[in-house]
Amino acid sequence: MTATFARLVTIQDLSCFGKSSLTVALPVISAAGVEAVPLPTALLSTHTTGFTDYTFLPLSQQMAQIAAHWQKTGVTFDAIHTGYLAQESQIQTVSAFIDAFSRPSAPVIVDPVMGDAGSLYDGFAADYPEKLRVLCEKADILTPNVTEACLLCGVPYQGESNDTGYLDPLLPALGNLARGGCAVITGVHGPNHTIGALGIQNGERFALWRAQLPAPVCGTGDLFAAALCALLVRGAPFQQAVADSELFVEKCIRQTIPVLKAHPYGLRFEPCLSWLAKQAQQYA
Ligand code: PXL
Repeated sequence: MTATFARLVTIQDLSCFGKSSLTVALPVISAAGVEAVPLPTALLSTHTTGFTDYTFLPLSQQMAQIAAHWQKTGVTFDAIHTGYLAQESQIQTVSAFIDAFSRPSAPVIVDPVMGDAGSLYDGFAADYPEKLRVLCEKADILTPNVTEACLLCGVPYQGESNDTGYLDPLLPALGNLARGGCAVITGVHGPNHTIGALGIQNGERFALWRAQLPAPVCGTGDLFAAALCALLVRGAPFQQAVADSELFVEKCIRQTIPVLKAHPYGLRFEPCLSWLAKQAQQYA
């Protein structure tokens, strides 16, 4: 294996319990052999799905100060990944971060985290999707779930299945929104009890399906995005990185099923990190 030295910044919340966002992204990115640098958007006691009375501390001021310090220090990144933002003002902060830290060879992956199952997550205002488009325009790659794709495109949510083809026009719309022309809609229900991703890369569409299995309410998209970013940094071609990430998610879900009742909050991804590490090595 060729020695690599690659660094990825991942901008999302630190929800201490529940397995989402940074608690998922950091181990996944590290396992893939990439240095993971967190820029936390907020500190929460748990994620917001399935919990009540969670603590919530937005870190907007800290984010700007941390970014300024990194700039002064000369820190650079080989990819920029953004996920859950805690305040509307952070859209501007993260846009400015991308402007400051972008490099031609460093992909920007925007996961427009804001909702699921047809609804916005707790705490997001109705006009947030429209406002988030500004950040999406700075992406090379967008990774919305079905709900987020509909919200970004202003299309009514009609369920997770694309039987009617209602998601088909969303792919070019998302591809055009991202400056890099790439988008993946995750969690699409496909034919014969499958689930997977609909993607577009510079106008070329693709679809990837895997078995539909019972999964936790939260964190699957975060796991997918983290694996995707890390594999891209390792040099995987986009569609191959999507395929590997889908397979990784499926493996993690299979590990989770036996403990899902006892711990319905997040994916048991730990036993699958060694698989991801091996998969990433082939791209070195
Ligand atoms: O997995 C998406 C996500 C990220 N961050 C927080 C969340 C959720 C989903 O509920 O609550 C804080």
